[in-house]
Amino acid sequence: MIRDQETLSILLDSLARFVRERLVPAENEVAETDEIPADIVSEMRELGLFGLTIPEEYGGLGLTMEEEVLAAFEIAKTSPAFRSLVGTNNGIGSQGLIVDGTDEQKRHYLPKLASGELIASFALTEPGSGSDAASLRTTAVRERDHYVINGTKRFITNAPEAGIYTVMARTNPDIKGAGGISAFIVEKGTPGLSLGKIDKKMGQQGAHTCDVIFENCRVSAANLIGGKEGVGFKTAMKVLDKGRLHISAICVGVAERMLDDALRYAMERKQFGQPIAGFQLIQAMLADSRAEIYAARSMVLDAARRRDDGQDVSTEASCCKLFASEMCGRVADRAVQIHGGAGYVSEYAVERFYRDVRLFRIYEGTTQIQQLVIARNMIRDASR
Ligand code: COS
Repeated sequence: MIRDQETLSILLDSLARFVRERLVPAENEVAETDEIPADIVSEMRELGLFGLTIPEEYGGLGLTMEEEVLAAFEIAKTSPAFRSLVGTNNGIGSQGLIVDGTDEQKRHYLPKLASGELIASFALTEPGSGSDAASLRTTAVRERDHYVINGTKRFITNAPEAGIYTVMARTNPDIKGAGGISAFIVEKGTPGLSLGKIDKKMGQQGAHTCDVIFENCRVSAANLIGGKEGVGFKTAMKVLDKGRLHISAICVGVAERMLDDALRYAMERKQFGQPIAGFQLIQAMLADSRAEIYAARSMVLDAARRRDDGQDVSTEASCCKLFASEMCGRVADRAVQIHGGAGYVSEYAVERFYRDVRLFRIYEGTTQIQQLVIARNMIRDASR
């Protein structure tokens, strides 16, 4: 499956080294300042991290899904905020253009996303539409060669940093559901586009979200993704199929990091005259975590290979997101438990990770939405 094993190994080794030597030492600073230092962002650009999945013809590394999840396993062994900064360019922010954009749209935006000159974000969620994404109320009304967009998008990752927004809006008010929705690229600085204040989140400090507000925001009709109305919801769903696999891989990597920390602590911490790793109740938590991480890792790799084979992996992506994000939550909980009181104070990274990983069970589709997608696909397939 891997096109060139040697190049891939070099990439994965350099990612692992960058995480170990540059990102892990900066975790506390990022959590305290809520900012990723500018020199680290520059190094991320130099390493090509913003363009991992963007096709080579547009300046990216063009990783296959399998290569992407292998890279994500490495990038995730540190604060998820670092991944979040490059995550939208590689995933939900750029994929709409990649899967459904016109050649001209791709040529115009993708090279800047691949280099990290532009950050892209994905604006689907609204104050009144989260899980029920097809009920979104943002409108885009055609006026000659423009669309006028009105509405508010909520919790938009990287919105404060973004240079372009992939925006889902209703172009046909007569169709209440998915068929009335179209996708647009809206550039930062377009009159009528403004941002809300940055959200104060439970975790993932250094990764920013805020509202994106459109008030009579005029966007050229050339920025309708694919030049086609009414298919924007499908574009969003295709983007999320891939995004959910990527997040699943991140869950695996973060869980591995938390388990490494917990194992090291258990081997150093002495109680009752011996390292706590010697106690079977601690060993059970270590072993359950290891087994579950292995299961999630295997699922993610299998689904990624299927996607590279051209299969529809909507069900598998949801299975991975469901299992890997819940697994990550269980590992976080056990990692805190193994640390005991130390796991509850910020001196140990596990306290921060426990808060950071809570988001994985919510964004890019909650656990309950993944259950719904899986079951609906099963019923649909069985009725064929
Ligand atoms: N790929 C391509 N097309 C898809 C698709 C996919 N994975 N999933 C759905 N579609 C298509 C359907 O085939 C349907 O098209 P037709 O009308 O031509 O048949 C259309 O999209 C509407 O699909 P559906 O009827 O399933 O839409 P619903 O409104 O019932 O809801 C869910 C679908 C709930 C699954 C969707 O709204 C969802 O994923 N919600 C969670 C949103 C989310 O993840 N938000 C996170 C914020 S982004 S970080």
